[in-house]
Amino acid sequence: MTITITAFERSPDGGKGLARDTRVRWALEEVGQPYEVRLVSFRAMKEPAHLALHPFGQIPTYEEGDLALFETGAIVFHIAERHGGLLPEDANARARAITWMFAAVNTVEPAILELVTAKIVEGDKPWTTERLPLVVDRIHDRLKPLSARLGSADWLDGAFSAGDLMMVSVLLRLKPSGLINAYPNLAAYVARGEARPAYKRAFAAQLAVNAG
Ligand code: GTB
Repeated sequence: MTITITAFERSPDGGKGLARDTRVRWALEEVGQPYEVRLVSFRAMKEPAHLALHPFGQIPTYEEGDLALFETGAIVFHIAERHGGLLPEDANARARAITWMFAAVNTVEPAILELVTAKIVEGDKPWTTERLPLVVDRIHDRLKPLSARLGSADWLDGAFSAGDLMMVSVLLRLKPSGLINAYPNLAAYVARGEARPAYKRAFAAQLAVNAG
């Protein structure tokens, strides 16, 4: 059955891979599933045809036969459940990998998104200079324990899993700020993710759409 995802017609990041279709592309590349991409404009995202797929009018979405999904956590989980390679066979290890997926989107990503909001969306507000250090502190509140837990390991819990795919994807959003560089093991963890052939294919695919 053909898998179709949606992505920005043109990502505001010009192909840096920061839009969330990259993590879905990466998961599909990791499990070796071919996929098609339907590009949508900002206007089309808010029109009925797209809202039927994504109630909040966002990308990415995922369609496979009569299944339509939104939310990258749910999409990557679905891909990992359906195809081998992203979740361990052992039940407890599998549950821990899923826990890391939730930790990425629920505990780490919100703090990072606050920085994007504070700098880009609300950067012109008079209180931004006072607010920014608080936002940065809250990111360190997440990165410090994450760095401590990762230690000298390559991945968060044994072999690379969907938990790492989600966590690296979330941390990548910090790259422009340089905040991750205060944690050499996290910076190396992100680099390991980016070095995976599946990530490289996903990155190249989104770049082909967004560059230039
Ligand atoms: N929780 C949802 C998920 O994980 O799927 C969030 C989906 C989401 O935020 N989608 C964004 C979107 O469609 C694109 S990824 N925004 C349009 C809208 O809400 O109208 C967020 C994003 C956008 C741009 C960059 N960038 O240019 O660097 C990075 C990330």
